[in-house]
Amino acid sequence: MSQTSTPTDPGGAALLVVDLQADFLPGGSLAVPGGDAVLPGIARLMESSRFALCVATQDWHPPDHISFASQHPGRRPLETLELYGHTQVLWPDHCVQGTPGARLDPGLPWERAAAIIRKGTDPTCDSYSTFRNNWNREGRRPPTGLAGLLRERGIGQVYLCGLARDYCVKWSAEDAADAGFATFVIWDLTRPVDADSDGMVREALSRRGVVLVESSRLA
Ligand code: VGL
Ligand code: ZN
Repeated sequence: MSQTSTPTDPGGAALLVVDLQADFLPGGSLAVPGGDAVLPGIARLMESSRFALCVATQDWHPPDHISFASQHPGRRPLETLELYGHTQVLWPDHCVQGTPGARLDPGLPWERAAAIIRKGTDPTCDSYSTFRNNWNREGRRPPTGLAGLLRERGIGQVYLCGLARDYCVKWSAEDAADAGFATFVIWDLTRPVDADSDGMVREALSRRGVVLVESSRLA
């Protein structure tokens, strides 16, 4: 039997800490501009008692991952191609399983995370969201099981922070909302790959009912 949240029982709140890995931070192969600026605020939230549960995500690709430009002769990073009927951005090699670039930032208190969800492990399709893969060749988006984990832990609200605002945070927030969680993006604790993406991201999230919040309002 599934547990449903009611207005009088909003469920517990979970903090979802997205992809704080060396390759997305300054010096990494897919460094998000200013990405390290989110670290102190995220450390404070992870250490606070504000959230009933903290879950982390880790981009975790095999070396021959289809999202890597290196797998497409003649193509360069940030070019796009059509894959299974959807646009796929080609990325520099990043977050390869077991490499230093895939490591979670050692300055964050990972001992606070109840679970670490690894994603992007299927060589044939990308996975921005930590709830489901991007579309595979069958046109499906297989779930990771995170929604079930959160529901079984009594979570009704999901607060997201981390990298990157316009990819993994955005896609994860959209899927959290679609899965029925009250969903919040802690805007100042995210940074985008594309500096011009903020309007598009705000619009897409508000269309899904995702609420943008500032960390200063969460203390
Ligand atoms: C991400 C691009 C490729 C992210 C992951 O964490 O936002 N972006 N893989
Ligand atoms: Zn990736």
